[in-house]
This record gives sequence, C-alpha cells and structure tokens, in this order.
Amino acid sequence: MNNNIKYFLCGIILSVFSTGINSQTKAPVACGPVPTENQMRLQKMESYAFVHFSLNTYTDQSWGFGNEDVKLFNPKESDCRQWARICKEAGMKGIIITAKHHCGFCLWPSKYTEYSVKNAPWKNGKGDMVREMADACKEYGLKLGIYLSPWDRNSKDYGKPEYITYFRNQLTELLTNYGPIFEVWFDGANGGSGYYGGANETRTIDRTTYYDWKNTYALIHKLQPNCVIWNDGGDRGDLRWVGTEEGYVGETNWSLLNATGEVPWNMLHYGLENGNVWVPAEVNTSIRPEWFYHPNEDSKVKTVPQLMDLYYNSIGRNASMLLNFPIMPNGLIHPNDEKAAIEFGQAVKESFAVNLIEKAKATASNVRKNSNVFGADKAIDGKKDSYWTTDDKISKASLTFDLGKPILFNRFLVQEYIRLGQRVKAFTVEAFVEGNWKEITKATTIGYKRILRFPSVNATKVRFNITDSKCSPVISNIGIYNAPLFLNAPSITRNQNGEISISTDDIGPIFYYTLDGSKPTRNSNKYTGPLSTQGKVEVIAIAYDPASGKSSPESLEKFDIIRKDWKIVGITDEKAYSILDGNSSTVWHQRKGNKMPIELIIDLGNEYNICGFKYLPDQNKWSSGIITNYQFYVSSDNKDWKLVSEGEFSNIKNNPVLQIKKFAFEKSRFIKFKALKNTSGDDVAGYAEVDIITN
Ligand code: FUL
Repeated sequence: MNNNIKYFLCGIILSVFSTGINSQTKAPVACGPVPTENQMRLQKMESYAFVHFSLNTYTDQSWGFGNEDVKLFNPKESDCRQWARICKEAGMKGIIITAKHHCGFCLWPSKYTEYSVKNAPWKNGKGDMVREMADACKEYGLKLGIYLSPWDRNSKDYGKPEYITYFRNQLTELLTNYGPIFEVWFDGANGGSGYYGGANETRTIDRTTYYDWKNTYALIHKLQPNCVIWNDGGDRGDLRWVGTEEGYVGETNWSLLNATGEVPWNMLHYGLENGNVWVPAEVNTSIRPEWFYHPNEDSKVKTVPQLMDLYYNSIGRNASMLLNFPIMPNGLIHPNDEKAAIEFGQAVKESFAVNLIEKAKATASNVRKNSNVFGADKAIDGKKDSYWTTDDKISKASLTFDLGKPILFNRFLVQEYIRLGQRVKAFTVEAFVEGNWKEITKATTIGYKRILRFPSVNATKVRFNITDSKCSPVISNIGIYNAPLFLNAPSITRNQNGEISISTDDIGPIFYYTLDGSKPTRNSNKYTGPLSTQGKVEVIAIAYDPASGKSSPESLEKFDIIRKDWKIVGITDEKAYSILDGNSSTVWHQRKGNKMPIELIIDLGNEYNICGFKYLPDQNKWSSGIITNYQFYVSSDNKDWKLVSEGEFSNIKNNPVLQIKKFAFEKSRFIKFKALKNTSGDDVAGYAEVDIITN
C-alpha cells in the first residue's frame, strides 16, 4: 500500500478509536507518517544484541575472502546459552546472529552449499549454530534475528542472476526452520574482490538493481509477517542505519525518510523532518572496536560509562540499540565483555528504577478541548496509551509538575505518542530552584523516547516547554530520575604547555585535588578549569558527587618536566606535536617514504638527567604503527649518540598500554627513539604520546 495512504488510514482508525474513549473530544489526527505494528514492536524492544561468529574468528580477519578452510571452524566449548544469558542479564530483548558473513560460510547446514558447518569438524559436521541460537533464545525469552550477508565471496555465482535464487533459497531456509524471526539484517558492504568458487577476481554489481529487493522483501513478508527488515538506507526497509558504527545517532533524530530517492549521510544520521515514510534509526556498534573477535582487543572492551554513553546516544535519542558481542574461537563471549555488559545492564536498571515525577501535580498551558481524556496527568500516569495533547494548531505549550517538596534529579525522559506521528521539533526543561525558574537542559526532537542528562538539581517544580512542533504535541510519558553517577577515578592529563586537566566520563561530579602528595578531600582545592604548572608535579584527585556525598577512588599522576620547549627535529608536520599534547586519543604516524628502522628525534631545549622514557602506542580503533622492538639513544649535540636502552615492548599487540623503560641516568639534551619493528610488519611508526623520566 502506498505509504501516504497507509498513514492517512491509520490516522482515521486511531481517531475513531480515541473517539470511542470520549465521544465529545476527538483525538488529533496523525501528523505525517506513523509506524507499522512491526516497527512499534521493535521500538519497544529498545535494546538487542548482535553476535559475530564465522571463519574470521579463526583467521583474525574482519572480512574473509571466501577461500578460508571450513576445517578451521571448531568451537570446542561453544555455548549459545552463555550468549543468551549474558544478553538477558544485560537487559537485551533479542539476538541477531551472523548466519552468513561476507565470506559465505554458513553457521547452519544449508542444503545449497558445501561451505558450511556441515563440513566443519565441529560436532563432526552435525552442528547447527542457528538452531542452537534459536533454542537458547527461546529458553531465555529472547527473540531471534538473522544477519545474512547479501555479498558472498565464496559463491561461484555471486554477481550472476543465479546467485539471487541461491540467496533467496538460503533466506527461505532461515525464515522457515527456526521459528519466529524478529529482524533480518542485510549488510550493505560489498568490496568486490573474492574467491567466487576459485575465480579469484573482482565482481562489481549494481547495488540498486542486482538484489531485486522488492521481491526479496515480499518473500520475507510472506514467510515472517512480523519480521522487520534492516538495510543501510538505500532500499527502504523498516529500519535505517545511522551512517556510523561508532554508537550514536544525531541529536536531532526524525524517524522519517522519503520513500524513494538517495539517502545521503545526513538523512541516515538525522532522519528527515518532512519525510513521507516511517523508517526509525537503529544504532549498531560493537562492545569492542571490531565486530569479530581479535585477542588484541581484550583490553579495549567498552567501559560501563562508555556503554552508558551509547545508551543515551541511541535509546536516549529515539533509536534502538544493537550492541555486538564477538565470539571467541572457543565459542564463548570473553569474560571482559561479559562483565562490562552485565554491569551496564545493572547501571541502566538502577538509573531508571524510580520515576520521581509520578506523584507530582501536573498542569498544562493548554489541554485539548479541556478534556480530561487528554489532561496533563496523562503524561505521568504510567500508561503508554494515554497522552496529554493540546488543541490543534498549537505548536508551543508547557507542562508544569509540582513535586510537593524538593526532589533531586539528573535525568529527564520524555516520549511522544508516536502512533500519531513524530511532532516535536524543540523543547526545554526548567527547574524551580530557590524561588526561581532555571533552564536545566534543552533539545530538539523527541520521538519514541528521549533522555537528557544534566548535573543534579534539587527542585520543587519542573517545567517542560515545547518551543516548536510540527503539529500539536502528543506526549505519552515523562519521567525524572536521579541516576547514580559513575564515580570512577578521574583522568588527569597535562598538555605541552604544562596545563593540567581533570575529567571523568559522567556529567555531574566535581573534582578536588592536591599537589603536595596529601590525600584529597572536600576541603582540598576544587578544580574549576585547567591548572598552569611548571616542572615536576604530582597530582592526586577525586571525583565527588554532591548529591550523594560519595567520592571516587583517588587518581594519581606524576608529571615530569614540562614539554613546552621540546622540538621534534627534522619534521615540519605540525600534527607531530600531538604526541606531546597529553591527549591519548590524538596520534601521529611516521609513514611516508620511511623504511624501518624509523627514527624520532626530539630536542628537549635544555640538558636533563634522563633515566627513562614512556611510549603510549596508537589507542584508536584502527590503530597502526604499534612499535614492538626499539632502541633508545641520548645525545648532547644531536651528533654523538649513546644507546641507553633497547629491547621489545612485550605483549604490546594484545595490550597496547603505556610502556615505561628505565635506564642509568645520562645528562643529555636530545633523545632518539628508534622503531625497529611494529606489530603489523610494515614501515609505520605510530605514537599517541612520548615522554621522558628525569632524575
Ligand atoms: C559491516 C560489516 O562489513 C561488518 O563486518 C559487520 O558485519 C557490520 C555489522 O557491518 O558493514
């Protein structure tokens, strides 16, 4: 059915339904497109998991070429129940399994290919991972979803019309034999080259026509009428990609696109205010940098505060959250990922355990025809199908909540009744503190759910102001919460000019610090901004939550001489100085025209008694140039060099943390850090930070 007609009819049905509730006052008609029942169900799930498992798990690759040996697949301890238990404990509602990734290897014994578990040693070829996943999901009350890569680098037919039949046959197996499927995920990646049955060539396809999605979608609707379809935006499915795998959607996020035409990045990321079809956002990201398991990422699992950021930047911004777990070669989720996921689930639960607005007295600047059915209290009655709304043509309106007594809160949650469309374009939240209204936060769109964070405020009243709306606002739920802060030990950094900054992952804590080695307390210096320092300093800091009176563990950082006068010799690239800026996420690589060994020479500006050095490798997702073998020299004149340390940074591949090497002290002005080898065997030396230790 044409989408315009669909939402028009939906609006009529909903109006008629609401008219039944109160024959005097008609509900507003839908404002633009509305979600389907399948999309509604998906939005209510909010969070679900991905598991990435395939031959890549055994080859340490991101994408298999299609010729990897099936015999590699032998997860001796594999246990889908472990995956399901972890996802359940993390508060997730379903799991999407990579039934077939780009390499073409099938985790189920498809009758249409030999490249599957049926020829692997695992369970003597009798295993079926999709079946085990389906059974585990059932046992843990989770829904099952399927990732089936359209690109298949193993199939001899890929790129020819025959492959589409093969693809649909496989889809049919997956959608008929494993019970209800809540989502199918069609990855848009298509790199061209592949094994393709031994052809070993590059095959390009026209993505707009080759897959004939229209008929594939029809097949899915026939086999699994309740299933939603994800794709990367091009062929409108039920959900859209958000244009990044980093774990966030735009602050403005409309659940709308146009039914036809190109979908550029900004439409994926922000949706389209006046789009003519409902296509909500799904934020997909991995709990580690990569999708498949790589042992060198064991120390790079997202922390709980990072996962909370993901939560607020996806579910808190009107999107669903799809969080990936890579499976290890033994067939299990790594304990680091398990711990992070479960603690994250608990943190979400604790944050939203008590809605502090439920008992408030609510009043509105306008109520639709002054009807009780649409009164202000409907936004806080805990019922998802009741709502506060105004007369038509109102685009600015307020709800005021009298809390009766001062209440401390740091989160504001609001939901639109999206069955009548997404409407609100902008809003603010104010708190009544000590006799005055004070704006505490503001945002643009709402949609299914919007959550805002701000430092704790102790207020007797709260005011929610809609400052702009496409049609009269329809608000089904509002909550205020006092989420526990993450009182992690703060991070302390010093830039090249000697300025020290103290920060943490949460919004709200304040910091106290000392510079004399004493224990920081609430009576110590309060951090109000970067501190200017000279020479060696030792900083000890705590994060403090004024609301709970709790403090974090202490952080201690010892800084050596300041690096203000340091010059990187022979390098004109200004970016090189990011290795001295104290920021671990800025990196510089020496690559062009270099061959190992690669030398980094620094003029310290003065002579110092040097007795050691520190090297922090590239910390980023696609890190490169991680030095494993080195020599370190010192010199007084940049001519005669003395070798003072050499060797390897053991285990730096698996654990790329700060490396510290000490040696007998030498009075010198120049240092030379020589990279002999890196983890990938190429000619790149990468540095996040380089520093020295003086006597
Ligand atoms: C990407 C793929 O290329 C990755 O390997 C992964 O499967 C991710 C979910 O989608 O586009």
